[in-house]
Amino acid sequence: MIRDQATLNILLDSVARFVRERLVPNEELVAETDEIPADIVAEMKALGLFGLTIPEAYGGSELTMEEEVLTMLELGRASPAFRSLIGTTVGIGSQGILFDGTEEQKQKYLPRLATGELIASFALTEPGSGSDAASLTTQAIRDGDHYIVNGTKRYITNAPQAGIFTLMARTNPAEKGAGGISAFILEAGTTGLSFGKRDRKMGQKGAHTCDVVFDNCRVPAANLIGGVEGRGFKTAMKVLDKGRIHIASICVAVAERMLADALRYAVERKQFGQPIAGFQLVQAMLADSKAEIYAARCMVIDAAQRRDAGLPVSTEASCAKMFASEMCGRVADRAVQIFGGAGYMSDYGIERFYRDVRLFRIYEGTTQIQQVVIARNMVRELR
Ligand code: COS
Repeated sequence: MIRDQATLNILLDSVARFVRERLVPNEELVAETDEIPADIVAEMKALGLFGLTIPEAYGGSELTMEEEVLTMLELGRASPAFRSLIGTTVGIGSQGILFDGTEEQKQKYLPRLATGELIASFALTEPGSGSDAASLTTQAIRDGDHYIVNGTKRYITNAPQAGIFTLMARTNPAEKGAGGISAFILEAGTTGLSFGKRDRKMGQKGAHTCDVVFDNCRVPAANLIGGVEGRGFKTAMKVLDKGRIHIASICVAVAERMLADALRYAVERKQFGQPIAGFQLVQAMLADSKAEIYAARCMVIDAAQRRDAGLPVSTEASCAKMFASEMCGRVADRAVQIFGGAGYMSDYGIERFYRDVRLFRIYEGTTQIQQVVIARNMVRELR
């Protein structure tokens, strides 16, 4: 749903200009230093990018899902690390509070998330619990007005920068499945909270992940999201349904960027006396990429519109995430192929995207988990 096309166009134009003039020229620097420069983060905040999905009542711009997706289709045309800092905060890091938090929790945290003062992280994955999220073992045991949290979370994006964590922990150890899990808001600086070394990753330099360790962390009971135990798994799943549409839009945007780079190269690069774009085997790679990107773009926008219409989107979100991330991998592979030897060299940037986009098929649910979700929903609907 687009509420006001003129206002949205202004936002999309300013994000596109920011990507073109500030993010793309700094991609190489971010990859080399593994840091997003502080002045760029400040500009992101000034542009309001951390408040895109937060309701206006709490200081954000309250974008609908369709508006968010259209914005990500612009923002995603630069290295994914830039998006990661913003997207994790406007997405999986904060949405649990928005969906299921109490009014007090929303008032306390959402305004500071909207300005970018607080960066948010989503702490679900553990050393022993990845795809099988309901098997998580981090415990939060009630002790008077607090919960005592013990456990370890793994590969937590933005953890070193985060001001708050949306933490999924087991409040009922006797209940081994999803029903024993609750969601909390845990503040950085809580005694007993510590971080592992920054993970060394295949790509997405500038986006940081690490272990988060809870050693007898005392979390106020007031920070139990929604104030009710046992609902944390559902909160996480709802957050991921939305997050998967968001990631799918980023896959489309990065694929569009890679195809644009590959097309430009194919038009400039001459072999056998003519631009390689004139050769049908190269044209096939360009055309297949174009068609697949178009298909993924249509899926993403349709899933977003359905969500805005209040329809269930678990299936569509998984379809879009699965198709768009796999498509993005194929486009990355073809882009490297079109660049040829240059595609393998760091100076041309395309090999960096090839490594960066590999993550899309893994995080926020692997392709195989999306298949499970889609097929299960199909069977359930038939029954
Ligand atoms: N929205 C709301 N509720 C949902 C839901 C959704 N999308 N999906 C599941 N639930 C509910 C179910 O309805 C069920 O509730 P009831 O017990 O009241 O019926 C409960 O949650 C448990 O669901 P289910 O039985 O389907 O859980 P499973 O353990 O079988 O597994 C999968 C569910 C595999 C889909 C889940 O673990 C998953 O998404 N794994 C991937 C995790 C992931 O994406 N990790 C990435 C980390 S973030 S980078």
